[in-house]
Amino acid sequence: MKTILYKSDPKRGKLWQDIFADIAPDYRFIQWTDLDLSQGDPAIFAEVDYLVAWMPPENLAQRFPRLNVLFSIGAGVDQFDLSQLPAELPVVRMVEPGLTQGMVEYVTFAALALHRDMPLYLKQQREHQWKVHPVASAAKRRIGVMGLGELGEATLNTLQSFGFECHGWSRSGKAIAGVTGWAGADQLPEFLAHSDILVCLLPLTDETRGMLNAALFAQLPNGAALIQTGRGPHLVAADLLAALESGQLRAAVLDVTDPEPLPVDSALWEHPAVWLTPHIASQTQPNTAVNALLANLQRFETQQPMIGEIDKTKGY
Ligand code: NDP
Ligand code: OXD
Repeated sequence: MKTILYKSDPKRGKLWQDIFADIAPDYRFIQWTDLDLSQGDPAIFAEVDYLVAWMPPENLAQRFPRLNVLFSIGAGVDQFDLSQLPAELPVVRMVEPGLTQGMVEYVTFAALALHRDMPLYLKQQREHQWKVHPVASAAKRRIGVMGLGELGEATLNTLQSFGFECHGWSRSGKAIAGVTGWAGADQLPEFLAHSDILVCLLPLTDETRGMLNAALFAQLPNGAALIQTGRGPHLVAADLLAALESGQLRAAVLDVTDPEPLPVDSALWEHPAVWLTPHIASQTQPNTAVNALLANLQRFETQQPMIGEIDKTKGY
């Protein structure tokens, strides 16, 4: 029997445990929070084959001598210190339809709200102002998505169905039917010039940290809007506030901040053109995630490549 150790939110872990008991009883599924760690590492650590975690425990190689794969509970792996993990240990990010659907919903909600000027109308409502602004058609609105992975591609496919002019940018470029594709640093300025609404769906790496900054905002069309669903440290918050102040940007929907939770005295809370949510754009859904994990376990156990295995040299 193979043993899976789960180390993340215990309430959601209980759901995972119940689903495993129901559909995959051949796996032993253990929750970190059910273990007694008061006397040091329990003997069961020596039997752990797979770890599913948001933050993995330290010293994996010494404490889990049988560990075969580290699975991230989320799509991102930036919470892992990859340099501290055993070099040969495969690391797999979460790719599962529930997580993808959640992101598609959130970005669609935010894109439609920005397209239809909702931050402005909400401000007007607060000021008891009845004032009409021109309504642009979706065909005249250009949406640019940074990051064309699992989430970026699915999001673009849905945004297209509203008739938006869709653009996508990534490191290596990706052909997506109906989307104008841009690749690499050379094409970033052209991509930005075509993004009335910019969506960040990049992983956080040394290359992408701080990328949403004044220099980038200056390359967007005047009055552009931002949807930030990547990671908080992508964004230089002071540069965003300055761009909102100058009118270079008209609004921003931020699901992620740096740090999280956002400090109570941050100027972002009160800004009328900023909408904030507490990192809820999407969440791994236990039902669909267990199926995705099981499919990957089967792949691993039959020596096939797993879906979502990261390239540690790239950091995603
Ligand atoms: P993927 O790994 O599938 O895709 C990453 C994409 O980013 C690829 O297209 C990649 O390009 C591109 N990319 C990476 N580095 C660069 C770079 N330096 N320059 C240009 N493009 C780059 O990731 P997912 O789509 O699954 O997830 C994306 C991110 O979304 C996660 O890492 C996480 O940060 C965020 N997220 C946020 C959530 C939330 O609730 N707010 C929930 C889930 C995820 P290439 O293909 O060329 O390598
Ligand atoms: C993720 C997240 O990476 O929830 O899945 O942010």
